[in-house]
Amino acid sequence: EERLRLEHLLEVKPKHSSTAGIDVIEGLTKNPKTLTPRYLYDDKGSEFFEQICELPEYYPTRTEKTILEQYSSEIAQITGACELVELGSGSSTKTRVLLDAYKNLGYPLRYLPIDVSAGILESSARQLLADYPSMQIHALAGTYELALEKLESSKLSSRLICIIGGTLGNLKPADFDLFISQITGSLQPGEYFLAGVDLRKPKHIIEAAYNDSAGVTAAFNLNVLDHLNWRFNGNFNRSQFEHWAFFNDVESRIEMHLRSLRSQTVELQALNLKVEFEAGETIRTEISRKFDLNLIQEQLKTNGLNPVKVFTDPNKWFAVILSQR
Ligand code: AVJ
Repeated sequence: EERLRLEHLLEVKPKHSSTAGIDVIEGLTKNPKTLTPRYLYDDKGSEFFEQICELPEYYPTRTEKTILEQYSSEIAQITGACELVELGSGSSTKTRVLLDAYKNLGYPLRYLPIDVSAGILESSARQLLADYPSMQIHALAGTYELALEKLESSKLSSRLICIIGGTLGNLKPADFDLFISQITGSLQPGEYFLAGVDLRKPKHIIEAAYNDSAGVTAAFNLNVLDHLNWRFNGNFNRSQFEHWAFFNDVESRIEMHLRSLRSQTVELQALNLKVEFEAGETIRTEISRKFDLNLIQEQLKTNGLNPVKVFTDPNKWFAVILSQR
């Protein structure tokens, strides 16, 4: 019997599709210039991100892992047996803590990892099957939106949708509401949602996490230019840009930018696009919101998800929020 099903929801060759890159054209022709953070996560970028998670300055991964280790069995007891849908599963490293908790309670393991990177999805699924002999996996390669649309109702008695790693912070408030209502739509009344979110804290701690002394975050950020060059036949010269990350107090978010070191024109041939930069002009490549715990619980509630319990670390640097439709 098949324990692994892998479904591809994205076009196989986005490189040659006519709609690929429309978001790039939009982002690079407006003022200020932006890119969707998705372009940071090609294979090279995902490797850099794994390295970021190990950095001494980058507290989120470590803090969230501690919280999950401490509270996973409590989470599993609250939800009872359920299938686990994970948005942005990546290497599924932290998820194992949660999966172990369900396993230890003797619950059946049905896991639906969702990720845009099909490569990492398949390799981590195979590894999980080897390590959990009774696990059933239905992996979905695609965007969260596509995958949520595709989900049938739970094959087990209940469902838990989780998004850990702080990915929710990438969404600006309007997109956040839309996204949460989509989650609500994929849950039956009584089913659960688990989210890991980074919280507000003194500015210097946050800024250090995105300006590490080893320069890994800078390399991660600059890699987006190589990715665009490769994907759209471009001529960005990465030595003509520099990494810039700062905490925007008003919006309560980290903003990551690439700053042009001089005035220059860059061409993306496949998009038939010429982009002009003034000296000092930036492209915003990612935002990472730092939430107020009360506000985010309110926002979940407004969108149909009622907070059940909040798990946090002693410093209250990070929170894992369990809520229920
Ligand atoms: C993967 C979006 C949670 O916002 O902290 C890390 C990405 N960017 N360092 C974050 C990131 C720069 C990370 N998320």
